[in-house]
Amino acid sequence: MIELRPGITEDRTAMLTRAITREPNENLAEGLTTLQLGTPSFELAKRQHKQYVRALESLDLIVTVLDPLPGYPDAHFVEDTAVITPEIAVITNPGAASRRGEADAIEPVLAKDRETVRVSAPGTLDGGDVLMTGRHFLIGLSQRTNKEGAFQLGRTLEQYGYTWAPVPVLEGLHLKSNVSCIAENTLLVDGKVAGLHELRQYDKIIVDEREKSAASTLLINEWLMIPSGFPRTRRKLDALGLNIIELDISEMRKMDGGLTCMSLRF
Ligand code: CIR
Repeated sequence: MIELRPGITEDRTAMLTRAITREPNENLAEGLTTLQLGTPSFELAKRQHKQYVRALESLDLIVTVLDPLPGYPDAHFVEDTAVITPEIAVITNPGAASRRGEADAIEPVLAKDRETVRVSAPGTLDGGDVLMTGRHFLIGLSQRTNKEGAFQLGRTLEQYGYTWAPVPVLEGLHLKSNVSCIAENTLLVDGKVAGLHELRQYDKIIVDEREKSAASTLLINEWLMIPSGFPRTRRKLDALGLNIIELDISEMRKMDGGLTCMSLRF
């Protein structure tokens, strides 16, 4: 059995104190999705988003809630627009053309707190492909993030003393659809990615084959947020003694979203 060190944040360099979120747009069902889980309800999505914001606040984060971004049905998946470290905010160039304007909209918001730099074409990068594990970043190469985008981010991170490695995204939309950091040096992963060479230095907890989406969790300081509806994973994580908050994000999942995608944390 793996011995976990609870009370560890995904970002080991600092406690998280703030989050930025964006309310869902009325036309969220027009966003991109690869799944056939049905059409999301705007009303329910709004309620779930509110519960998510409340959960972040209950963990003592100061949460900024931005207004919906007209014309951008995926804009509440705000994580994809930036990667934030204590030193810098890297504004992404999202891999989906329909989402590029979201990055322009987030830059002035983050510029209030950080120096900003941008990933630029031909590089593309989605924040959902970037997992910070202490001072090492895993950057997924996916349908959305290409090698050039990963290198641009990697070069910036290196300037601040971080290390990084590209990781192939074997299934799902983003790296964080299948991999999350649940404690120091410990990943929760889908079985398919567990054997990846790039993840060899981590302890790994593998989710049940029937609960693949459960690998997408969000670590906030001493607490782990997990999506509801995955009882086997819940039991596994409870047995490890983690502090858990379970949230229903059914409407976000219909549009390929997970718990991380609805906020930028720093
Ligand atoms: C998209 O396809 O871009 C959105 N419908 C979902 C983005 C989810 N983002 C994330 O998990 N970081």
